[in-house]
Amino acid sequence: MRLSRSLIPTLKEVPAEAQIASHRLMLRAGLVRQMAAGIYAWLPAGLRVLNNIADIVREEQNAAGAQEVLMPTIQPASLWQESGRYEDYGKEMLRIKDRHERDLLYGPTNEEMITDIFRQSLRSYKELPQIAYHIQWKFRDEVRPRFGVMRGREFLMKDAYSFDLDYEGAVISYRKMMLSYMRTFQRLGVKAIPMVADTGPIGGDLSHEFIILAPTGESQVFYDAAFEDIDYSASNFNIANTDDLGRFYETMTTHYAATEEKHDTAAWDAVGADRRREGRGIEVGHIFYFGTKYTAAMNFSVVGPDGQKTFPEMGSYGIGISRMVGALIEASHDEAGIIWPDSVAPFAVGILNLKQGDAATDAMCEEVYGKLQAVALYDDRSERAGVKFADADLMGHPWQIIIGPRGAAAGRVELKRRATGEREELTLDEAMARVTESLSAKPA
Ligand code: P5A
Repeated sequence: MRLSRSLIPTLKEVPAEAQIASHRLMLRAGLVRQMAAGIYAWLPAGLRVLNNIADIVREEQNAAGAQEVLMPTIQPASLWQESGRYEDYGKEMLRIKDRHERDLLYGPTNEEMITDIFRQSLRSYKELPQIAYHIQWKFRDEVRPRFGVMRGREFLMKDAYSFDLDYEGAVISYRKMMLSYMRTFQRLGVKAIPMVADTGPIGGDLSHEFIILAPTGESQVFYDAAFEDIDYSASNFNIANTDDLGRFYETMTTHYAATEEKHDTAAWDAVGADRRREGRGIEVGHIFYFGTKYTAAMNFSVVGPDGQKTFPEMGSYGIGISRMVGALIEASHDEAGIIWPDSVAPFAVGILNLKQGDAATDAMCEEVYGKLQAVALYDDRSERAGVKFADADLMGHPWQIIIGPRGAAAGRVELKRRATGEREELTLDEAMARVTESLSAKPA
């Protein structure tokens, strides 16, 4: 994209309403604009990040055997009356009446709806197990929406739901999702630690939160350094192999990890002093096993192997896609701005024209832009070089190709790596080779 013709309204001033770095930077880098409390419009650069995250989540869900569906945002109250949650959910649920005075709601989650969908179609245990997911907007009328997209009222979630014949099957689905989450977070370039958690209004017996480490995170976390060295790749754990899933789950659950609320000082003291890690964290995912809570309440049964009706066992699995945008920024920024991981950056490359109107500079910039159009933001504004440097650092492009009249005359550019600040003068071909090689490199 050409910055001169883009809706990427960067701000020099720090917005007064934003209390944390990610919120400030998301506003300043022109990623989002607030439309109402906890409700945001995603502008082009922000939407590219959101889509990049969703794509990685989608690929890893598909690789785990989950099927993508798309359920509506608006749900009938009747489904929630069946499960008993219509009253329980309280004021956090946005309730709506249509013109016929029928009760609807803007979905805060989809356990009831997916149960209804499976209930309409499945008859036999032979059709199990199944996992379905969607990536859809949710609404929760949070008492105190804050920190920008981190605690919004309208937010984008990936929510998956598993259906199994029995407990043993449900455990396998749970572990599959857990492994797929660890791979997802690794590809997003963040360290995530699974921690035993409370189940809250979703209910059930077993639950893990996924906390990514960021110095400004909301909760204090304690974990064993062993988590930092686990290889989640397919070469170590085959997600389709039950034994591998068992070995993976054991690896995850034998090491100590807890948030402040669940911290157990005796167990912590048993962890080797050199392996104890403490930090701040942000919850970006949460998974639940709740057995037949919804299938029994909503009378969804299948015929089991013994000919008897049986209620399938369920789990649900969430990732906060829009929250993840903020969380990634919390985990990776400096005083100058955002430092995007390569895998999610809105633009892999920023092209900085230091002298708009200089024929050789313009020509070289156009040549580079022509080749990298799909992944580059070309700063072709008639602004001072200093403004362009500051905005490129603010927006956080992993690579900057800096082109000025002196270099252009000699066929040379400056290549800057945002994460390290390293700058190198190279020929145009060398710089292009370096950038394209890094773009095609496999994710870490
Ligand atoms: C799991 C999937 C659930 O809703 N039902 C379907 C289960 N879990 S959860 O923990 O309540 O939410 C899952 C993830 O969604 C993100 N999230 C939010 N993001 C932004 N603003 C909010 N107000 C918000 N609430 C939840 C979190 O990342 C959470 O882990």
